[in-house]
Amino acid sequence: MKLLSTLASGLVVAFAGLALAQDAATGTISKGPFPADLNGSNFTYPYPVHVFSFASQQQKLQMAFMDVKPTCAPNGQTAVVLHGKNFCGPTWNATIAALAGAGYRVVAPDQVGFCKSSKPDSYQFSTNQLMYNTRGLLNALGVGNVTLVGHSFGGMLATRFALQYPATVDRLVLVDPVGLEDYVEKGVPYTSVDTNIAAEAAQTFDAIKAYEQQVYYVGQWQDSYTVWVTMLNNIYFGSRRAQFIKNQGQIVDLVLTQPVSHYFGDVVTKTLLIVGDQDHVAIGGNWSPPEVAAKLGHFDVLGPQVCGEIPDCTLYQFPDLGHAPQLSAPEQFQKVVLDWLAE
Ligand SMILES: *[C@@H]1O[C@H](CO)[C@@H](O)[C@H](O)[C@H]1NC(C)=O
Ligand SMILES: *[C@@H]1O[C@H](CO)[C@@H](O)[C@H](O)[C@H]1NC(C)=O
Ligand SMILES: *[C@@H]1O[C@H](CO)[C@@H](O)[C@H](O)[C@H]1NC(C)=O
Ligand SMILES: CC(=O)N[C@H]1CO[C@H](CO)[C@@H](O)[C@@H]1O
Repeated sequence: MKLLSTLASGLVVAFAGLALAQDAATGTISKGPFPADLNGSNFTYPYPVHVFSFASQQQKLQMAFMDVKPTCAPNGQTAVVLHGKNFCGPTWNATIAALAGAGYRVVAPDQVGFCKSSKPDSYQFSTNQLMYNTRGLLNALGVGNVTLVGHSFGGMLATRFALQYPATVDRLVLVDPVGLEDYVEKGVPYTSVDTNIAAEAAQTFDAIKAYEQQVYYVGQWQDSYTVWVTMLNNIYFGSRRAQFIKNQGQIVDLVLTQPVSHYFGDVVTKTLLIVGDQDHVAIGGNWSPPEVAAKLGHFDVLGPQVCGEIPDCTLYQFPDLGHAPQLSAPEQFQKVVLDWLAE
């Protein structure tokens, strides 16, 4: 009996270990069709929108996503592309086409609080929770290992995913990720969620465009960039405006209070870090004293520094580009990524 119960408790421990290692949201997939205005975004997506429904924090939530089949002989691998704070799944349009053209199935989710996904009135946002949701979506699709690509805030999330689910990530591509540095540690004054919400509420089409021109495109502008301002503005002034600006204020708090920069040494995944040397994105730089702001967002320095901390990292620097190389130089960007993935 004793032996049996020891064996049984051993099994329980083993199962608990397995469950913990794999723990993720559970839910169901629906292929729609869904209304044009889905959870406050009526922007038209380039591929059909599907929805992952799951329970989280005692409420029913939905994550919208696109699931794109390979457009040539499948290589059996799935790429997951994670959008940034001012972006949505469609920002990856050209990248999705390139990856699908190289044989990948591509999954492009919108995170909770963003785009066509739920905008809960009440939610405790964390990088861990958002990646728990995303791993659950992949499980529901029957996707095991992934090639994970994250841009901006999505790069911070992708880093967390690789830390939380290391056994399910084959390759990690970080594109101008937010959080290469700990902003508060460097002197950014903490701002409350309420202050962040007030700042979000003040957004306009012109303000978004001016910010993106300066920060994403190094002062340049092309007509093809306007669609990304329209996509975002559509949500700020959409049917879920109040919930969206609240959620976005919570996300700013998350970026300030949950840095991943102290954990890059723990990333076991083979990683490609891509930066634009002219990128100066720094959350809080605009409300920091000048001497603090001057220390922040030096991607030309942060890129080599962080890549030196990740055990298996390759660095690619675009000398003339800003925060969004996949939008400002899509062909060059796609070549860098596909060449590295083919290695
Ligand atoms: C996505 O790319 C296709 C061409 O591949 C283009 O026709 C479409 O307008 C693009 N959509 C967006 C939202 O960028
Ligand atoms: C999944 O990824 C892990 C970690 O990179 C690797 O050890 C494992 O072999 C992969 N499994 C499959 C089925 O490719
Ligand atoms: C989508 O939302 C915008 C406001 O952001 C509005 O101007 C437009 O008419 C809406 N389109 C549809 C099809 O509802
Ligand atoms: C939280 C929320 O409003 N979710 C909605 C997202 O969109 C789906 C599909 O229309 C709705 O069923 C959800 O209620």
